This record gives sequence, structure tokens and C-alpha cells, in this order.
Amino acid sequence: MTDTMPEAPSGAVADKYVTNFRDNGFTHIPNVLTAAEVARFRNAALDTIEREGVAAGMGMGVGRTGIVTTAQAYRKPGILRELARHPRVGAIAEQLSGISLRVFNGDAQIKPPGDETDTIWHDDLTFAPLRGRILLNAWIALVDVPVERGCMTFVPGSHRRPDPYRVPLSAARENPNSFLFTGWPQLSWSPRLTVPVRAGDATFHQWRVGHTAGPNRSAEARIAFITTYTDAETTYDPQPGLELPGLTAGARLSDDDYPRVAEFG
Ligand SMILES: O=C(O)CCC(=O)C(=O)O
Repeated sequence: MTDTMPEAPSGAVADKYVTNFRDNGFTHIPNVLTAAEVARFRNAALDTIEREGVAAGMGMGVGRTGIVTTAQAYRKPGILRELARHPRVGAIAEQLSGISLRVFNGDAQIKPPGDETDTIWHDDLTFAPLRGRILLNAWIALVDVPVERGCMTFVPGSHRRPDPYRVPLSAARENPNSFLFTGWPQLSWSPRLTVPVRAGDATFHQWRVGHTAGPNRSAEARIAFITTYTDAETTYDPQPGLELPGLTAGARLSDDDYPRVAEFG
């Protein structure tokens, strides 16, 4: 994991967010998108999901909810690709991590009203066949997401937990709802922080921080876009059950398929 890195561009957000991200493993940044951007990207999310939405899993079939997602929208021409390559969001991610990044994924998600299922407690590393200094998600709210609509909850500081560094995917498959606390029992006793967000806000969290999201008990859909960034130097590191087609073990990710933030205009 990264704490202080030489490549860090700075100035996209106040230093307090960087401190927060590094100390806690996540941070909440208000007004990352303007109201006009929120409306445009929300419409694009609704349209795209209407046309080609698929049921989401946490990764490799673990932890199903009622969430419907676009499929690799970050790669397809269209408005959502613009959001995945949003220069300000990318600049914030690089400032928080302190290193050069590339986009690993980017999709819109809708959690329908009445979906009573929590997202499982997890860290993202368990689902990432990657070796690198960091992977982080920007969870961008395209509607207000109060607690009752299923906002995120984090275990502050859990990215600094002692070994094991990662657990196998089989642990998550066998115990999707408890593997985080079985793998790292001390986290059962750590305080948790639930983070309601307004439309246009984003939370950024890194791959070792424990997190979940709640059910949607509100009358409206929870609409969000999640961009996943990874260290630009990341290499493909397949794990049992975590293989991605078209990638070579040990090789760096390609700039064509996983664009560098530095290329965003
Ligand atoms: O949106 C959710 O319900 C969960 C999102 C999540 O786990 C993530 O962004 O890593």
C-alpha cells in the first residue's frame, strides 16, 4: 500500500482529504460533480442500464444483491465512458493515492427500491487478481444516498490490519457474509462509519479497507457510478478462481484497455 509517493500530483482537493484517505482507507468528498454533470450522467446510467444492464455480483459470483450494472461502460463509446475518464475525478484519485493510476473498471449501478440485501462485508483486494501498490474505487453518487437508500459503511483504518495480506477467493465463496471477520477477527471489534452522500459527492476507498453497503429501503433507486483505478504499474496476478481472459501473468496492464489517468483531457 502507498502512503507517501513521489509521483503525487496535488491540488485537486484539500490536504485534509488526503490525510483522511491515508489514515482511514477512505474519504468522502462533497461536490465532485456539478449538478448539471450529475443529471447528464444519471440519465446516461438509466438509459444504458435499461438497454444492457446485467445482475451484479461482488466478483466471481460472490454475494449477489438486486443491483443491476452496466458491463464495462468505461470501455464503450458513450457518456459513461466520459465519467470513467473524468479528469477531476482521476486527479483526485491520483492525489489521494499519491501515485500515477490507470482505470481498471467503470460502471453505473442501480440498486432498486426494496432491495433488502446488504452488499457483503469485504475488501476489494480479495476480488482483484492484481499486484500493485493500490487499487481504489471512486463511488460517485448520482442521486442522494441517505442511509435508508443503501450508502456505504467502512471500518476506518482496516487497511492497516496485520497479515494475512489477502485471503483466497474461496474464503469469500464459502462465507460471503463473514469472511472479512473470519480472516481478520480483530475487525469485529473495530468501530464502523456509515457515510450518507449527496448527489455529486463521491467516496474514495482503497482495496484493503473493509466495507459494506446497506439495503435500499427507500422508495427510489440508488444510482451510482463506480470507477476503479489501479496503480499504473500494476501487473496481472491471477489467483485461484480469479483469472481474467486476455491478460498474461506478470505483465503490466495495457494502456489501450486500461487507460492512464495522465491521458485524460
Ligand atoms: O455499491 C455497493 O453496494 C458496494 C460497492 C463496493 O463494494 C465498492 O465500490 O467496492
